[in-house]
Amino acid sequence: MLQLLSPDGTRRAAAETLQDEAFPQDSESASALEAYAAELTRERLEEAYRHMALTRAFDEQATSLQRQGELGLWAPCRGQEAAQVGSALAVPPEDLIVPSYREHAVAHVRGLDMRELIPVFRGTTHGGWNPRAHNFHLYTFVIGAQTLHAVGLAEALQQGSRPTAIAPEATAVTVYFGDGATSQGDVNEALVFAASAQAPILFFLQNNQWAISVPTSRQSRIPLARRADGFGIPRLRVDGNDVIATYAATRFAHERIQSDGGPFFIEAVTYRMGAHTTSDDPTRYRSRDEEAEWAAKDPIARLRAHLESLGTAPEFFEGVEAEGAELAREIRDFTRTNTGGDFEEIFENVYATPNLQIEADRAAWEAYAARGDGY
Ligand SMILES: Cc1ncc(C[n+]2csc(CCOP(=O)(O)OP(=O)(O)O)c2C)c(N)n1
Ligand SMILES: [Mg+2]
Repeated sequence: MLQLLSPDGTRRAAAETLQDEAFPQDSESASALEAYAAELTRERLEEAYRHMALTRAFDEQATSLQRQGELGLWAPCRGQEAAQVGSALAVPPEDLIVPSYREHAVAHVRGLDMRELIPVFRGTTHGGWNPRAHNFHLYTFVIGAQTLHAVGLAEALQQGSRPTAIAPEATAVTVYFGDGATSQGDVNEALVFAASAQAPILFFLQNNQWAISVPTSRQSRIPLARRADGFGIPRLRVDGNDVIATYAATRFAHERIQSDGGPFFIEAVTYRMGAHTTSDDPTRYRSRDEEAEWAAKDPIARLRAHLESLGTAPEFFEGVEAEGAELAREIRDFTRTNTGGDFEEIFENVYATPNLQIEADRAAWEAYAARGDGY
């Protein structure tokens, strides 16, 4: 598996790790991957660290807020920050990203105000944020469904039509999904459609080892990256706890999508360090040893060790920590006072063009609300 930063933060050569015995990959791409990795100057790696550490502070706060009864549910992304930040930094800002439901670090890279993620989990919004504002689609909780939506959007791009969800300058779509989702019909159908149409789409799989309580080993007898072979889609398997490798792989994939026109598939091997959601108790189905093994591969500690070796001063890390505490405070204050938007919002953004049924529903609602007898 491609790894450019080892768990202790030392730099490794692409040519060497692509060739590992467990999963040998084409080493012809090694020099291109090294060139993309070299784009990450120390300043850009510090930027990546900041995204990862701030998202973790945010994620910890949101988890606590659920425990305090302020959120209905939370899906933590702890442990997956490198997979998310490395990939998101490599996607051009004008390209559409279609997330699953725990891509909080991708949201941070895309520039969402992190408060915008809260109403979805507090149950005070009918959808979420404006997907057009940052080319970051709404979260999808129906496992794998977003891969089909994303392929449809990529095919629209390919055919030169511009659905309202897509920025005028977009050239490709990136869709995130999980290991469990790869067992879904939807995802397999999306891969067939994408390969058939040679649609400009990156399938970014975060293999976090678990689909709630079902381990990846039960979902597949082969590394999930090899599933792409069956669809004729080129792929890379990458250490998802290594932000440099994930960045380089995603840059590589995007260049390849541009030059060859077809889809690409990345399997980022990572770990869900927290519970599946706050409704789940992972102590029921996985061992403390396994958790300790992955804690030693923590993506943030790894990048920090690397940055320290490059000479990043302690003040930088202290600054990010203070920023994280401030973000957590903002999130706390916002969440506790967040109430629902206008009910009328439910009639908006359903259809791109005027629709008689929606207008009839709106009129019925207005007549009901005007009676003023409470609802
Ligand atoms: C169509 C559908 N089936 C089942 C579920 C229940 N469910 C929610 S999350 C999940 C597991 C998903 O695992 P994975 O794809 O690995 O994503 P992860 O949560 O690990 O990021 C399941 C089965 C669902 N939300 N949608
Ligand atoms: Mg999973």
